Amino acid sequence: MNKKPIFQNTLVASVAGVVGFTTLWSSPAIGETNALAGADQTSAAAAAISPFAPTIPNKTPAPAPAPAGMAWIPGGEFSMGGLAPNDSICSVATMNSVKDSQPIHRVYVDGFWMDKNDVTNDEFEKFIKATGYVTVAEIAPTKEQFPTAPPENLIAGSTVFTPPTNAVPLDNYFQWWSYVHGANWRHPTGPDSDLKGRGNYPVVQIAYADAVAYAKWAGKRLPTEAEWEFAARGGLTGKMFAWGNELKPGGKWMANIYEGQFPIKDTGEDGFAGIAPVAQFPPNGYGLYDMAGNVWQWCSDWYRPDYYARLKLAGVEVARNPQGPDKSYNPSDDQPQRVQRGGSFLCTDQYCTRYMMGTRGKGDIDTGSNHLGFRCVKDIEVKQK
Ligand SMILES: [Ca+2]
Repeated sequence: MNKKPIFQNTLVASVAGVVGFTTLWSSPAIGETNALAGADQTSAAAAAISPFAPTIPNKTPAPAPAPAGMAWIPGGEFSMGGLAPNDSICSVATMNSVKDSQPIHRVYVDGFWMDKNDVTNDEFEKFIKATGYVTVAEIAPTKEQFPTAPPENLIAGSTVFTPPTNAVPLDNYFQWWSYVHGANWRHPTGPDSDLKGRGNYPVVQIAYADAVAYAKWAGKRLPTEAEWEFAARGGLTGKMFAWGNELKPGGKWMANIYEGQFPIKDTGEDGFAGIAPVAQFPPNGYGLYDMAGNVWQWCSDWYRPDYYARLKLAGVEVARNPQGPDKSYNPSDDQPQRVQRGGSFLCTDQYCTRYMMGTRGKGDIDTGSNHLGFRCVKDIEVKQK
């Protein structure tokens, strides 16, 4: 979370990164080389010939019975990245360039297990009961962290989607995100909300450290961005969505996204206005649910917009098990950011289509929100000789 705008002003508002994708990226910072400088030519070339080479999954069968609730992802080689149009409000206003998902490049990942679903409230509660862990959103920010903040702002809370009552220009997300005191995983939209009847909903209001702590307790870890995308593609090659190239094949919704008029009227045409329980739509080719829409998912990579371009510049033909850059870099946000993937119930073609395959999100590591969760992966056990 970039808490500075919240606490150092009297504004009660959300900030860049909190929605997993909102940080502006308008110009390179001085002193940093922007490896995306040539991306226009890359895009033009890509438009002429598909840059996606076939996905080649490993043929290795699952090495053991799947751990409970997990699916075998065979790993293999694939073309990573996205060609989603970048001339929409997404790039113009707040979501910024999707050139960060280009160039399409070749990647190899080893096989692994992945949670079929996002971690649910019931699952997270077991972790809390077992460990007594306290999430980031439950801890009040301190004067030491934010020396110039008014004391009245140093109250534990988190970021909540709070739609305006009237239509607004989609050029300022402060209009629909608020910092709400008392919002945390048990109270996803604030003190008046709870988890009653929501045990099988994805847990939200999770900062990066919270997700890592859960994964460690569960004997798992967070996926790398490359693992996440390989898994989300479900064995397909270069498709626009996790299920193919049609948003609604046969007229059927395949993910919980946003219909109506963003951000004031969510009609729930896909069956859900707002967040949905897990696994309400068909799984992808690897048996994974909700790899598009519903809630964003943390990945372990640091974010920088030109990471793919840098691989290309470095002459990497096939990036093997890439772990992301050594550190976060975003010219317009000085807070450390990690990658987030998948989009959420707030994604819409009126604003941003981050449910599209290959597109990337990111968020400040200490910032949760009510449309951000996670799922875990697990390495195969290698028997010691
Ligand atoms: Ca929906």
